[in-house]
Amino acid sequence: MSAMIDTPADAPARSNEIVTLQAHILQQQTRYPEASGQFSWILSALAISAKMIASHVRRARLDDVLGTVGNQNVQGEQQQKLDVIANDILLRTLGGREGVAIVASEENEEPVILRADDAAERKYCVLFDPLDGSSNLDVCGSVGTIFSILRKDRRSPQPQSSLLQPGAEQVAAGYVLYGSSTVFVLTIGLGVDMFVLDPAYGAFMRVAQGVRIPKSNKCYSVNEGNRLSFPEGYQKYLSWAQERGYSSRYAGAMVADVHRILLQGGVFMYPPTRKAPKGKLRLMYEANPMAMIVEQAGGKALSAPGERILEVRPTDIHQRVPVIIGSSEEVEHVAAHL
Ligand code: AHM
Ligand code: MG
Repeated sequence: MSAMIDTPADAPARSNEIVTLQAHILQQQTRYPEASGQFSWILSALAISAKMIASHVRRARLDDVLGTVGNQNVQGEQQQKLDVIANDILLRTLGGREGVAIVASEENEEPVILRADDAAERKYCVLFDPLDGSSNLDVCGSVGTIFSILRKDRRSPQPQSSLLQPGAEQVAAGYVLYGSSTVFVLTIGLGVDMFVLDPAYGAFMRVAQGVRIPKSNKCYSVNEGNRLSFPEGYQKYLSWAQERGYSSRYAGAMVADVHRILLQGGVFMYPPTRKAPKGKLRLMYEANPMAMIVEQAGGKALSAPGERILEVRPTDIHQRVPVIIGSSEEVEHVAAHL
């Protein structure tokens, strides 16, 4: 395995090369001779968290962690809900990494400030949705973890406001899909790379570099049960697409839906509804990281016609935003109807 780590950063990728996520991170780090390594350690914390969460996801029914907090597992032990377990894993792995100043999770009302004493040395903020689409677990469906890394804004007096940066400022973003295999998709702003967990070795193996999303594919992904409460433009788009023979695919977990679109093309939407007038998805934990991945792969991510998700100025850490994300041509077809 050491031969992989010795690979020069700019060497052309050979098709038979075996590169783990860990080796990939070290390769990327060599591009930045001034790097302290803090950023690489954060990515490695996310990788170990992903393996731990994947293992819990596989055992969810056996451990009886699907319902509400306070369930008992098959051994009669009290268990936490799986999203609480996933949240704890991420907080504990990231909490041990020197470079992390602030952690913000969809599960916690307030961001967690790590070691405020010498916070100046800690350069990064990590935001995550620990287990997106967790209701899918009850039926053995796919779920995911989404993460976003920002540089700490030293000018901000309050930790909370240090986090309120537009998605365009993200230094890295990614997701982990716990599906029929466990897939780790990462961008550090140099394209999108994909890794699959090899259960035999316990390592994420690189399976694709520079992933490009197809420009078009006649497929949309939206909760069509809400159709009558969407703004009129979305309803018109759906009629337009159906007249042209589009397919509909909806997993009910954004990570699974966006992953399919990243590989096969199409458009994922979560429009405003009467119940959720600003849409359901969270800007900082879901929309921004997915938008960075999709744009880095050559796709588009809008909150409204002409408005990039990555340019939305956040005012609240938990704010919601409408999402239209996917193949560039398919996103434009939706926008043209709004
Ligand atoms: P969650 O973070 O509470 O799991 O909610 C987010 C999920 C997304 O993964 C998915 O796209 C969406 O909610 C599905 O919502 P709906 O059931 O309204 O279609
Ligand atoms: Mg979520």
